[in-house]
Amino acid sequence: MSTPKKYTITAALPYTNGPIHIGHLAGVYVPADIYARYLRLTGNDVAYICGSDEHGVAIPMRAKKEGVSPQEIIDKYHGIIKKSFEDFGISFDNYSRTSNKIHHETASNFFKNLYNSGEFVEEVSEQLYDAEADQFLADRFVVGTCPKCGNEESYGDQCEKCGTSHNATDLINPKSAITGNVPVLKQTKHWFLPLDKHEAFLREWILEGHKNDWKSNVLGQVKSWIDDGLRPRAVTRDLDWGIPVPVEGADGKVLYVWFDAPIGYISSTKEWAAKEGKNWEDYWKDENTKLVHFIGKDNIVFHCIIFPSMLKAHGDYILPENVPANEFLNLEGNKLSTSKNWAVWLHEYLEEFPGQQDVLRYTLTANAPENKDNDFTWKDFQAKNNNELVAIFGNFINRVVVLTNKYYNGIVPEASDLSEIDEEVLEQLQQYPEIIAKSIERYRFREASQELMNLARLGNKYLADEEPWKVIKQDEERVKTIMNVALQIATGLAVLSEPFIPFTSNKLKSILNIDASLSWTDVTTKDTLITANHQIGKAELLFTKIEDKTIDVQLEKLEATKKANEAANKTVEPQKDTIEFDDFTKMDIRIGTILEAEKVAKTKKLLKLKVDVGIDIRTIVSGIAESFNPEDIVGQQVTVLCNLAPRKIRGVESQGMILMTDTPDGKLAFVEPQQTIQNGGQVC
Ligand code: B3M
Ligand code: ZN
Repeated sequence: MSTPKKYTITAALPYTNGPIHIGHLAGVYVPADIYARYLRLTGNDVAYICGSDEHGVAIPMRAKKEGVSPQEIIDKYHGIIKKSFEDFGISFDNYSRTSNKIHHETASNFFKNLYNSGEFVEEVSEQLYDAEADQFLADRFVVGTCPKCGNEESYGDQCEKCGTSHNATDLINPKSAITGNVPVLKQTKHWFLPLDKHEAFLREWILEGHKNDWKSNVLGQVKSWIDDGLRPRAVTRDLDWGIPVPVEGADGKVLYVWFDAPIGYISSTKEWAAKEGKNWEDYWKDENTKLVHFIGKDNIVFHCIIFPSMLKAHGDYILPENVPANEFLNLEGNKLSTSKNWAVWLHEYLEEFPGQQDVLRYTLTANAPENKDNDFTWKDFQAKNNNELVAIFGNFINRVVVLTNKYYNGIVPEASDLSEIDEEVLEQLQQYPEIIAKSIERYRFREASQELMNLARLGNKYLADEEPWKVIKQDEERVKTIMNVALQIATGLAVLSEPFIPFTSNKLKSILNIDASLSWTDVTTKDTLITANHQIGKAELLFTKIEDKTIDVQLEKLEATKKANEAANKTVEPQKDTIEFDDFTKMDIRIGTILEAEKVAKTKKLLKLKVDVGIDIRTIVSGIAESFNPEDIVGQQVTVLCNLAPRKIRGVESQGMILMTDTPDGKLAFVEPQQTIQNGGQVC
């Protein structure tokens, strides 16, 4: 473990254009939190900084969609996001927001500093313009084909698919996201950051200087970006939402959100330092401070090329020590999507899994998309909980605490002579802080979480092998030693689990009745973590088994979302071939009433119905079981095609067909008469 230092850890500022989901946690906030908590536990001076990103086109677009003002949007989602982070134990030292005055001042001064030093290229150029909307089109206001990868849904400033960042005029076949119109070109003045001027420095600093310690997915993107040739990037926009450009001749223009947002890390640090009586410059201008940016891969270019160029041009800031960007997390095989509601929203997760934040933290860490996109599945979530957290970690702790209470009323017994196994297990315990630290310090949090689970496995195996519940019958002294050793491991887990599953760590510390004074390195250096005659508390389950039906509810929710998306995107079926009136008159369509309904055995979709169609009471098999419970549709009036040739469906003869239609949420609906009609009433 490294000697204590000062660290500034930043986590990408989430846009306040919607709630946050598991992809945000997995990609950025849980890894950053593990890192920050670990560094604090190992005695470092840490500023873990974040805040809401409240400018940019995404905000007014969401405001328009929700029919409210941009201010209402940022206030709403800043609150939701901030609470989600608190609920999940994301231990920021400060969570600010870029609408704060301190940020406007900091970003404006930063811009003026570069402006006054002649860093910017001031240029009047032709930019995309939507005449109907009377709006210049930049960033998410325009969509087109990415010139680099061909993605047809690339934004004006960035392609989320390949990560590249470009000017809106680089897009192929651009379309206004406001009106759908093809934009025209119109002259306007902007200030450009000459990235090309910083190419040599970026090559040297990153591709040479960090080629051995930055992640390959990050180096790969940066190299490809530099090799493609860096060009000046506009850092101002013709928008009315954002930080006004603080120089003459810039009326109606604001700072580009990706110019101001990273400066949000600095203003949030300033805000925090002022509250804490610290000097913010110690965290941004001291060469001994380590700056680490936690982001998703779509933010690499801004954190490795643009922001460092800004910091370098400003001249007195430190540069990031590392930018361990994660790849993307998918959900049940599909890309997480706010607009398609294809997500597990954090506030909804907590409604359905109250108090189980750590299960999600652990699962997202154990499956984090650290080097490639990865998939979150509810089945795997259940497996991680049941097979690891419950069956290994929780089971070990429960046995230790139950037996200590059963044999010694919760008093930690004195160990006598240690066996070879005891010595070996205690020695392994003392190695775990270093083992886990090594993975954390290389930003391998998946690996680190598995090493933590290996420590729990060690404890579980030790108890299973030593069988104190059997030995107690013939050698009480031996059991005192076994339980003392097991309690040392349990205490080690309480300390070392804190970065990963902080709620569980706290609960375990209170069960063991130990305070937070034990440090990470104590687990290595101290021979005794919990002393004999110490009173522990009563057993409480740390984790509970998640049943299949709980997972099924989540899967059904996603299925409904999928259907709703399909329905929403459903194009209207083209009209069928023309028929003659005689063709229609051949159909005998009547109004009927469902008298009985039951599921057809061994099928998911079929109901067997008894329907009174006025002519008679007949059996009809209908594929509506996924939309209706049988008991809910008895008495329902329906429209029935009566003279359809009878046919056997799953062994049941069906005499006719109930006419149905699709609902917007992807289910089925009856075609029913406007008022109660006598059974047999003809439809014509
Ligand atoms: N809000 C993009 C994002 O949420 C942006 C991050 C800013 S970090 C300075 O992906
Ligand atoms: Zn692309």
